[in-house]
Amino acid sequence: SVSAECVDPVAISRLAPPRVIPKTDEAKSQVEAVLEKAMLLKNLEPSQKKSIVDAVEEMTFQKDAVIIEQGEKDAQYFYMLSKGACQAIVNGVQVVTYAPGGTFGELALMYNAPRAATVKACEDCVCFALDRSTFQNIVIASNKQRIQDTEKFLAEVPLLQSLTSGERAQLADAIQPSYFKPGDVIIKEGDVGNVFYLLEKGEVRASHNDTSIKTYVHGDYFGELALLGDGGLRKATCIALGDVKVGAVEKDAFKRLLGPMEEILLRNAEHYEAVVAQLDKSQKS
Ligand code: 1OR
Repeated sequence: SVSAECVDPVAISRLAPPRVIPKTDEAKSQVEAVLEKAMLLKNLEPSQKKSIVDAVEEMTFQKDAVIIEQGEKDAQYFYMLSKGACQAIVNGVQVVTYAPGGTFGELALMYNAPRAATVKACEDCVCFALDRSTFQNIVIASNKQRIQDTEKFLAEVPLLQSLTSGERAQLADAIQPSYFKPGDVIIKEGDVGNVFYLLEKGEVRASHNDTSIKTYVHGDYFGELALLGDGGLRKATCIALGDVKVGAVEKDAFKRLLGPMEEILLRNAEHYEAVVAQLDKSQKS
């Protein structure tokens, strides 16, 4: 979760002018490649990504170098690994290994806390280090904004009316925004399903054996069937009719946060299965 409460982005932006560290086009595209992979960064606006590309500083570390030391105060940087591998160690125990695209060092900056782990280079590494104020200004502020926007949207979803606002906040934190263009296939019949979708903007058409079954609009959900019970294959294809924005929930988060709603989902699904069965029957005859 990146919904830290301790940062006032407005106050910070008044203090810090945008940081620009000159770099080659090659270095810029290396940063961009990491930005596309990193969970925490890939959903940022293009202009925010550009500010990060400008602000980061390339740092190289030799094998066994300590990049972050557990307990260290006044943390200054958030790191994105571009080349090599490193590992996080907590109280002498190795807990995570990072490959290129991996990021670390966010906790101390988010919570103004001492470093929670040591991070060490397992081989020669190239990192892009983002300074504290740019990180707080862009990454924390935008994740907070994203969560607020998502909570507002979730409050409008009929299915979720029975959730408490705390449960909605947890869901907002677990949802990843995802965008589709007209004609994009969001779900393909027969695929293994691992994601549940809430439709925030645009319309989506569900079809079975090339016959359209239903059009989803703002506040509707789809993709639940393959995740219910023991899971299974996608029973319909869902295609974006226009520019579409969905909130995507991974299977684990779906089970954890929407498990209590399984009964409502199954009841709604019975109706749907009846429509599909009817279709199959009429197509056979
Ligand atoms: P930081 O700013 O505290 C150390 O600097 C970084 O190591 C930390 O941010 C995280 O990015 C990263 N607990 C704490 N920090 C971790 C952990 C971790 N894993 C990676 N870091 N774990 C809990 C171990 C009891 C492991 C979680 C899988």
